Amino acid sequence: LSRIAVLCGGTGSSKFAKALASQRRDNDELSFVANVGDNFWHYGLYICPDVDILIYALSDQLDRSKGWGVSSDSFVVKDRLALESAPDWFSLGDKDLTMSIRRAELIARGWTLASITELFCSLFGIKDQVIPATNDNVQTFVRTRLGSMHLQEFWVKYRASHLPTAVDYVGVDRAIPAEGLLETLKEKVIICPANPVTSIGPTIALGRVKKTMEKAKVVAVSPFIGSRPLSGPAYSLMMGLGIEPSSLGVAKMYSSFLTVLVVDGKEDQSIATKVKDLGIECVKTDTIVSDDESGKRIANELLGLL
Ligand code: FO1
Repeated sequence: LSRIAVLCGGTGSSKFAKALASQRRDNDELSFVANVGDNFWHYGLYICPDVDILIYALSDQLDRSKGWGVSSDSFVVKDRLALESAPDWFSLGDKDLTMSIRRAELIARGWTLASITELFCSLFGIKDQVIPATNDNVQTFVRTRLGSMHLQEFWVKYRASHLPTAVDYVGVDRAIPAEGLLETLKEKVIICPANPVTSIGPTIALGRVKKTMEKAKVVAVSPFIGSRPLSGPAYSLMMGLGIEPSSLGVAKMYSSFLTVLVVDGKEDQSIATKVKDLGIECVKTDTIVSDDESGKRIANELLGLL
């Protein structure tokens, strides 16, 4: 049996996760590790976007054009709540909302995030494991001139319009990795093309995660082509933190445990040379998942690299 952990964030990772699940070989055991840093409280409910995006992607319910939420969802509850003075900058659809209502109920009864996620996976017929990185509360805050704000406010409410100066994973020092997480990271790890600061950062900041991966074969897909990220606020966040917003910057962030960095075929040749100078193998290939076919191709290539 070959145990493979797949570190995921949100939108950018979901297509990869789906493609990897579809190409899993008989003796592969896949564990998708969901980022928890973008979890936040909204309408008094605990919203876990990256966990939910993974569940929707793996059970073919994801709104693929947006990359989050349930396909063909409606927004009756959100619009009604707005009339009742609730904030309406975060578009939680009606079907999407039910997951958070059910989760709130189970949390109140003492269930962990991991056990709730396991329940949803079994209800939606997901064969692979989905593990939230931790059951503890870790939330990503971005420091700006306006003060420190939750990542969802920084990104969704203010559309990354405030210059970030630092990022804090609030609660990470006290948090412990979810049960079984470190075990899954011991052999083979794939890191999806995700924002290294906000999607992968909170997971690898958990105690012993990096140390465990040092001994594993770790293949990461760069979320950048040149200085352009696939999606999301990676450019402004990395600039704000003084990290080069590029595949090379990603390689440096992961350098203590990374074996192979996969970069897009359109990436400049000099990047590959600089990545290799860090002692990291660099593979160039087409990394854009535009349809099922391209997803399958890259998934097979990644599984072949492990
Ligand atoms: N992203 C947006 O840009 N606007 C939204 O209104 C929005 C709503 C939303 C609802 C549920 C959910 O699971 C994700 C949602 N996202 C939305 C995406 C989310 O803010 C981030 O893209 C992920 O957290 C990034 O990992």
